[in-house]
Amino acid sequence: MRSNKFVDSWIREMAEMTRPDKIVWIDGSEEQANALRAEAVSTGEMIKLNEEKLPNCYLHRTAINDVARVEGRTFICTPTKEEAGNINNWKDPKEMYAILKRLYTGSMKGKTMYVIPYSMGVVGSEFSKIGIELTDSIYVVLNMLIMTRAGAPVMEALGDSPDFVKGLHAVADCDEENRYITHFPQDNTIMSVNSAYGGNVLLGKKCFALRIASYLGRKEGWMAEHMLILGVEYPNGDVKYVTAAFPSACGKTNLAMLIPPEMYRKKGYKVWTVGDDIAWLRVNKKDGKLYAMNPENGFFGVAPGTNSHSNPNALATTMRDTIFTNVCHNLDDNTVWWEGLNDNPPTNAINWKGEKWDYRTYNKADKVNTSGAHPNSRFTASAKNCPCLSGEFDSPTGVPISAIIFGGRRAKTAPLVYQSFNWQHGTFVGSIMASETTAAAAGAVGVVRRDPMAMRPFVGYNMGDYWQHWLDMGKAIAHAPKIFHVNWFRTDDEGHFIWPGFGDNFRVLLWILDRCEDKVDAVETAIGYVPKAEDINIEGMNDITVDTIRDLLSVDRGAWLEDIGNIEEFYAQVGDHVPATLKEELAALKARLAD
Ligand code: OXD
Ligand code: MN
Repeated sequence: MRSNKFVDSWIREMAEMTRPDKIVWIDGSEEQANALRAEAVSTGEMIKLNEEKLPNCYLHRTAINDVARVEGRTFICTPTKEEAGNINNWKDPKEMYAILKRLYTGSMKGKTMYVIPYSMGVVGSEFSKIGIELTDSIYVVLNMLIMTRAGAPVMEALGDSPDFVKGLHAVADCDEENRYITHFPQDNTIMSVNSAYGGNVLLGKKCFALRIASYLGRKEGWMAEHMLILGVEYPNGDVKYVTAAFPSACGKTNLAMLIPPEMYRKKGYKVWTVGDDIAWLRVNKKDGKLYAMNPENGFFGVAPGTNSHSNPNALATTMRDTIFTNVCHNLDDNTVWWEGLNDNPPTNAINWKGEKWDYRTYNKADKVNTSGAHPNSRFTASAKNCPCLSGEFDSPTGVPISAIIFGGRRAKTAPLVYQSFNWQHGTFVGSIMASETTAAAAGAVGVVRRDPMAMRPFVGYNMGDYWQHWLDMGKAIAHAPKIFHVNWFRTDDEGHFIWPGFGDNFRVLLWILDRCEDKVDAVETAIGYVPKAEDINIEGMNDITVDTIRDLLSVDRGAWLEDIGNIEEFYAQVGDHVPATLKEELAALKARLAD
């Protein structure tokens, strides 16, 4: 493999600290991946699943205390606290490096350090970025081989350049108290220790492609966003692309892989998936449009709830070459199961903790302890196996975006869909995005968590400056996408969802795209443009009438005015860096609501 003196000297430095027994470079070959799979199976780190039913699939269990991203232990380490802002945890870089040095020292003794050269985006594209992850976990290596383009070609693309993101990961003792997921944007460096759970250790994903990349994007004039990318194909063959940002647990992977209702399929409509989680957005100088590319190469999706109704495409994607993490193991046929897959829980099974599991003990109020699969159990699946993968997936420049969609989970406030007045107002709409906890999830109903642009845990610098960057980008895009907000989760007085969601969300996507082409009118309201009820096509829907749509589109001024107080508190928390323009947008919304 081609060497690079900057990479070599950094590896030497990291190896002197962590003291691995040996260092192995990941070349991306199938032979090496096979050998690593065999080794992981021999040590019990992974279980090989039924080769006939789930070819090349494996099951892995993380430690019981290590099953999710840890926002409380995730740090942005910039020279000043102000750069990281009030929403991020901050530590002085020198202080953090000292803490980490203590934890890393000797942590790889008796182990192998794997060197993973990887590219976020197609190898060699001018829009891609290169990272090197050092890790002592085979599980991480095998996941990175699915989630990124990794191996020898990346070192060729890097050539003699010093321009790569350094990532060091050590499982160490997997000690919660000393778990750190740290980012040093000025040093292009990520350091993660005492975890082996995906979101904390697959450093190309949230750490690089969102936190470090958002910092780089601001510096270099582009955007790294927590967004899916999908294409809607019309019967005449035209494809229009949208990106969409939703907080966790709002169905992002499902929307990315949506199957249109039958009546649309018969006419020739299709949806193509470009990405399900992250979008890198750049202005194309030739046509002045915003283009989106997915820097990842696979899907790290939540398993529970994935089934042949909610997401048949995701299910099909996981049928081969997949690593399942913390799902339930069906011993009868050596396959996997999770809550919501079907109504046939296995009777001879091992739960996510590795214990014998009796499905009859399942209690919805205590899912973590009684379910077969952990609520945050995952599949790591290759994009190439997705039946609806876009032909543009490997495009080095990405796809032109017509609309940006923000979404949240709101019982009453947000209508099914509305359009912002312009980019500046759309940035405001993104900045006030929020989700409410549901009774099923948390007991306390309606607790609002503000999650601007679904980036609350992922902005690598000050949230106020990030909003300013959005405003600046709007000025740099000659033909900017229109910005919308959707809410699939409005409930009736009994707390039932009114809108069926899933494939029927396609109907809303079509209205959005019609608006982008000026093909349909809208009603101007205090919050933005709302569809005329009869413009959402309900043909073929069972329980939905035009009156239901009218209800779903109504703007409840009382609820909005109440929400304003919560937004003001959040803006105060973000602090001095909130752009004046957004404060003006907030004041203008308040005035329009009071009118
Ligand atoms: C997330 C994820 O937590 O994609 O957002 O895993
Ligand atoms: Mn995500």
